[in-house]
Amino acid sequence: MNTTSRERFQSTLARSKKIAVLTGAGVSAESGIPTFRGAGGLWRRYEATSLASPEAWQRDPGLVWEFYNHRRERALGCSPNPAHRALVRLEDRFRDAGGAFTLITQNIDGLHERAGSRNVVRLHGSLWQVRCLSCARVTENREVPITPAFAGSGSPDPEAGDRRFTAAELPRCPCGGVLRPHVVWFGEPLDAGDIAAATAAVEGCDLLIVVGTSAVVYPAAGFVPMAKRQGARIAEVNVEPSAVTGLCDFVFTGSAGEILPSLLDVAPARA
Ligand code: BJW
Ligand code: ZN
Repeated sequence: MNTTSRERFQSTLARSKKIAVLTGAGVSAESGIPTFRGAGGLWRRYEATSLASPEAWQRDPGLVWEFYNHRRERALGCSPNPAHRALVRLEDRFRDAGGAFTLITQNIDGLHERAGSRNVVRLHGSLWQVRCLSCARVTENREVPITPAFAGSGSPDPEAGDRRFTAAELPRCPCGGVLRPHVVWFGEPLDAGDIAAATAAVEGCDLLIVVGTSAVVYPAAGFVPMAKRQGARIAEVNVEPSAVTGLCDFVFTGSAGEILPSLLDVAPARA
């Protein structure tokens, strides 16, 4: 009897002792959170990726805060979807069986944590943390709007005009410094501890599962060839080919929320 790719993947999954998962914006798409590239990657008249940059912040911090204020407002109304929950069940089963499981995410929306994932490495920061540009303090912040001045702002409507915020209207730390989103923009270094945790998870993993990422942004995308070099099996779940599809041993084409729940429903082999 011929074994399908799905059966071979599930047998690899059951035998794996150390699993790493790399997720991107696609895993949250079915929760209603737009991805960065392709459909949904526009906010007002701007490419989302162009606003996630130190240059955009230098040019107009109020506009960048409008963009993040809008994303916080939107994320508040979104819930984890079946893909997030399938990854929680996978983690629970493998940890109970004595295996290691690390979820490395490029997402800042916090939906993996809300679903119940425990061992999460957030490579690109958090939508729900702010950092002071004067005293460098990082704090949790769930205010929506981020300050009263931003109430009603952040409309993604391309017809909506850009409102200029004054320096006095920007979110402020108790020390008086300006607050920025605690996220990683292009050209900024990732947290060294996060890189170390993700590298340790990928080095020596038996299986890397890559979900909903275009895999064009480094260093995150580099974890896929890293896993390949050290002999791990690699599986991808995406609605279309990504930059790393060619490295994958298993490719499952379709939406993460539809594919992951039954694909990952596998009992690990006991040690
Ligand atoms: C579905 C689906 C469904 C849809 N189901 N699938 C090496 C080579 C080349 C360049 C570089 C390099 N090393 C560094 C660079 C530069 C740069 C980079 O990578 N540039 C490339 C674009 C070329 N990297 C950096 O600048 C990084 N910093 C750095 O390297 O610092 C070095 C340094 C050291 C010392 C001092 C100073 C500097 C930082 C990168 C930060 C990226 N930040 C962002 C914003 C985060 C905050 C925020 O969210 O606002 O991260 S950009 C954006 O892209 C965001 C995302 O996390 C990231 C990745 O996007 P993702 O998740 O893949 O989303 P999409 O939209 O691209 O893809 C969605 C996918 O889902 C698609 O494939 C769909 O098909 C799929 N999909 N629905 C399953 N239902
Ligand atoms: Zn401060």
